[in-house]
Amino acid sequence: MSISTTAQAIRNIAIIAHVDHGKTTLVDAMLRQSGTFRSNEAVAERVMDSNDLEKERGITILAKNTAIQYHNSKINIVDTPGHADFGGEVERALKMVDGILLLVDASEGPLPQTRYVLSKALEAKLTPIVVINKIDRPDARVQEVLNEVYDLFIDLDADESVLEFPVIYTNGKAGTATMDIDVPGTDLQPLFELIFKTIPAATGTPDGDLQVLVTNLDYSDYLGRLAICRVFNGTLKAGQEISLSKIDGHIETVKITKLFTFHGLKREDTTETEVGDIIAVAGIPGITIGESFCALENPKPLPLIHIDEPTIAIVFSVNNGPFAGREGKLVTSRNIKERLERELLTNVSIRVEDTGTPDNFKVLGRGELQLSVLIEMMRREGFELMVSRPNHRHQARQ
Ligand SMILES: Nc1nc2c(ncn2[C@@H]2O[C@H](COP(=O)(O)OP(=O)(O)OP(=O)(O)O)[C@@H](O)[C@H]2O)c(=O)[nH]1
Ligand SMILES: [Mg+2]
Repeated sequence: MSISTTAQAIRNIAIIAHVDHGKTTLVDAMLRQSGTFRSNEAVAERVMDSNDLEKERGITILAKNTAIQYHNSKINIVDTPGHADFGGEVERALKMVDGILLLVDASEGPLPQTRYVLSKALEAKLTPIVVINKIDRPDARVQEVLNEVYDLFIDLDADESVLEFPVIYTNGKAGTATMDIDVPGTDLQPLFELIFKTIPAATGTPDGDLQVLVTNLDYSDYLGRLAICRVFNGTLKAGQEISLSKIDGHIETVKITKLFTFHGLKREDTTETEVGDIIAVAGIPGITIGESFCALENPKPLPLIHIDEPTIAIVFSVNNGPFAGREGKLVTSRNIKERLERELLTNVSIRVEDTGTPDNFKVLGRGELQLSVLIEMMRREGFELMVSRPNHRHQARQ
């Protein structure tokens, strides 16, 4: 059995950067220029920032997948959040991909989150492409920023071969890229070509032992919990009975009822996966990140994915003050408990602990922004609750 590249030579990449350096805007332009949308289709700006809070705040909160077709090949792209509170999303996204676009703002240069995400990508031995973005900014200082990027790689002890990373210059807003800063770009073709040239095609053995890793979760009102997975080896088929290796080490037999592949922003039904592809599986209750689908006989689970421990805690309580019930309809302890349980289905970076009193729930997360997003969502959905001040020194239970 030989290791083969996939029939359509899939490339899997994540786009990573400090907050606001232009990741989602560049993915937008890539989607538009790859003919993903119909010519008359009205598409919102930064279409990947699809939930209400993402749209309003102009930030990405959840890592999301999209796929574009380029000639006969497919590029799966994971757009990641740049805000430090959502760093766990980035770490997990990196498990799905073979390469990264490290985006750096041509004026701001590398910032703390650039360093964090690059260090994770280097640890995972992913192939980098450096993208100097926002070259249209009047205060752009392209050469200096590029030097700072080299310094950052050196500081992070990157191997010499990694230091030969290619560099491309983009204006994500206009959708242009150029390999030569002195020659203005006209479209993103040079970026697509560079991805194909630089990022290794996904490999694996289509007829080998099944190994499919759950790297992210999503939720659909119709389908319930969705497991987003990378197919490392073998072929997963709709209707098939297979093993699911759980994070606690035990193995369950499950049946695959619904299987999807990504196409643009859509999930498309499929009967059979391609090796190397990023796919979604519906209909498996309780499935979570880090678990893997394996063969029924002699299952070979993939290594578990580590998820960062929470760093802050906020207590959510029932509003039992004199003005209770004025702001929201969903006010009881049971309402809040059910809502938090629903959140835990897809949001793996928060935890909820009992406090011993039924009206209080201790919610643990990675940062104030992350928990404030949850509180804001709950208020909009009609919940009324009181929240404590965040406790930063919280030591998470092991
Ligand atoms: N001038 C200029 N502005 C840009 C360019 N690319 C993105 N922007 C702007 O930069 C801001 C941030 O863009 P986003 O695409 O949301 O940045 P992001 O990296 O996805 O942000 P997070 O996901 O929250 O980390 C927006 O106002 C964009 O319009 C560019 O090439 N040139
Ligand atoms: Mg974004």
